[in-house]
Amino acid sequence: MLKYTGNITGAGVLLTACATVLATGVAMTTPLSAHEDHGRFSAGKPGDPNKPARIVEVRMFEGSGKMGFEPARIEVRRGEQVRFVLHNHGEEDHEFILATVAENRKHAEVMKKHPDMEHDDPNGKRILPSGSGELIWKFTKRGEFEFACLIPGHYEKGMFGRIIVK
Ligand SMILES: [Cu+2]
Repeated sequence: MLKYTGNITGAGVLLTACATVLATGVAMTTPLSAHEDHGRFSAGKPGDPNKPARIVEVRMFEGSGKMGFEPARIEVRRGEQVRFVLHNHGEEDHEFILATVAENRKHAEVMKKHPDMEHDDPNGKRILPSGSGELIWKFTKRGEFEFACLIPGHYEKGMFGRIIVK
C-alpha cells in the first residue's frame, strides 16, 4: 500500500487502454490520505454499484458543426458517488472520459494517432449512436476535472465538460 503523507506533484497517472498517456506536469495540491488514491485515476476512483449514488443524466449530441455534452458543467461534493447515465443522441459514436484537463488533452493527441482506439474503462465509456450506458464514479478529491470525448475531431468541436468537486 502506498502512503502519501504530503502533497504530490505530477503523480496523477491515467492508465487506460492507452497506457502511454502520462499526466506529467499535472500539479495536484490536495493532500491525499492512504486510502484515497492508488495513483491510478486522477479524478477519484471507480464507484461501487452496490452503494448509493446520485444519478446524473448526461446527453451527448452533435449538429450544426458542434458537438457536446448537456449539461457541460456538473458540481459534486467530495466523497460523493455519482452514477452517470449517458445517452448518445447523435448519429456518431461518442465517448465520456473522466480525467483532468491536461490528461484528456494528451490522451486526445494519442487518439489522433490511433483513431480506432475504443474505451471501456472504469473512467471511460464509448456509447454507440442512440445508445446509452453508465459510469459509476466516486469523487475522492477536490478540484476541477473534465469529461470529454476524445474521438478525433470531437474535442475540438466542443465535446467536453467540467466537473467541479467541492
Ligand atoms: Cu464524440
